Amino acid sequence: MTEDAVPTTLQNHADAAALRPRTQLFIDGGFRDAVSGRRFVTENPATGQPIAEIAEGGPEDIDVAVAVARKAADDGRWSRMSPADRKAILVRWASLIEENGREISLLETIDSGKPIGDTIGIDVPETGNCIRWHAEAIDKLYGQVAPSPEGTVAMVTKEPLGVVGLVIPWNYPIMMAAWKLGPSLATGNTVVIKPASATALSLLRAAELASEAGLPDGVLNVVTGPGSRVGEAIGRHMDIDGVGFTGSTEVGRRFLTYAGESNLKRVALELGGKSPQVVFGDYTDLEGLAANMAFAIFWNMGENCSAGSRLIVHRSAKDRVLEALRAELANWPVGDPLDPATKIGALISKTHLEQVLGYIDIGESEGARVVAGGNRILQETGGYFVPPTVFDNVRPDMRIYREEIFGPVLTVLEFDTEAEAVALANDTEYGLASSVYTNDLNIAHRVAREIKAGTVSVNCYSEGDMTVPFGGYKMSGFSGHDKSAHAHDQYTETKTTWIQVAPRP
Ligand code: TAP
Repeated sequence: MTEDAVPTTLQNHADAAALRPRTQLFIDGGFRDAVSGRRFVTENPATGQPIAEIAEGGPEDIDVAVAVARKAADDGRWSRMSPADRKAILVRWASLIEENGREISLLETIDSGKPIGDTIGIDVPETGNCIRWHAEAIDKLYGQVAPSPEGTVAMVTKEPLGVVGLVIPWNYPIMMAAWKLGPSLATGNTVVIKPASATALSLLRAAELASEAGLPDGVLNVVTGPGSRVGEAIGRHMDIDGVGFTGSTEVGRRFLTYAGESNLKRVALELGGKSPQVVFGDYTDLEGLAANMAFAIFWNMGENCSAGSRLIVHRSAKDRVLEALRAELANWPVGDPLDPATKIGALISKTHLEQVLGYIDIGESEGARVVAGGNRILQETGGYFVPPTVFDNVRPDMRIYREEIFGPVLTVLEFDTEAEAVALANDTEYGLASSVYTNDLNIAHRVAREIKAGTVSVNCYSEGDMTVPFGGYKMSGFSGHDKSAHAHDQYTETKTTWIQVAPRP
């Protein structure tokens, strides 16, 4: 095999079988069992078979981890280290993640069902990129000197919150962790982070690499265990100063309650979505459109908060757009996530598979028509596979059009006028992402301005790169953004220092 050759499916299976996942809590720079000694099983969604048993933390482990993180916050071993040194450590961490990218991507793929092509090609590089981006900002962001009256000096500076709790979903396990660890560590906080129970392996390995990079003990602590106990303990902890959460809107709401009933900690939420893809009749690049549309909804098996799950297409263009999409589906093979050719792997769990299939049943019973996919496949593997599924004849009152399915299911609706398209796009309780396709610059600007979503992409599907913020309007988010320097706000307090300068005697 030459150095650049893509490993074969066989090689991926052999290497995956040889992995030795870290399975304990990572606290104070080392691995340890949960206080209770309990463990839970993590399985491979592509086979339904167990991979490993992981330490099942509880509130008592959160107490230990928070005490360690508090000590590290108070003694300033991280926040008061010189910015250049903090930058160097995080940059080294990003490099170590990239150097160990093959191992991390294999762990991610067997734990989450995501295709290896995505984990090695997107998730791991984006993780390194994100941590490096925020690290590089550490010694480049300045405070402010206010225009205060003569005889005074007024500074406005940012300070770390102190101890930050992070709770992470299973759909982009290592990448979502990086979106929160990058800015929270770069701004000088210490962290207690809980990965989703289904997908803890990649983060545990990354935490070990952080120590290797020189991150002081106690600055990054990982506690695995169920959301109902570990997640809630983070949300309610009196000594955690702020929480960053990505996941369902339902659980996100709870973090507001936890904070309200405990210490009013800062809460930033990145939640669900039901994002529109609006296609106007004048758009001519059908092949490009189909590729973008498919990526928007089928990437990551549709397990994506910003998935473009509602296609809103001009009546005059619907048939040709659907035809182009059908042709594009040939580029989306479903199968073994360790096969480098696979574009759609397994859904995360049996429960989630049943939820997605349940929505497909609901769609059919509500009168929508399946024009592609629509059933479980590859059952003989023991894995949870659903092919790209497209529903035509959809009405805006249908549940499949309104509720987040979090699977590879696209709903298609027609419009006649621009105003109608905007109304349909905004007819949702969510507002995370959106796409508009048109050759007319005026339509593009008008519609982009009128859509109520945190991200509008024009003639593409994109969340943008690390330089732009990502967050949701309406019930897609609360008080904060991931990515870019905007992400620093939710992990910092703003301090005014007002100094009286005595006149020369
Ligand atoms: P959630 O239940 O929201 O899980 C996200 C994180 O919150 C996980 O770490 C989870 O821990 C934790 N958690 C669960 N219950 C909690 C509680 N009562 N208090 C504190 N933390 C808690 O999402 P899910 O179960 O993974 O998926 C459910 C649905 O959420 C999906 O079908 C999808 O619609 C949506 N979802 C959205 C996103 C994004 S990015 N918007 C991501 C994932 C899921 P455990 O893993 O231990 O349960």
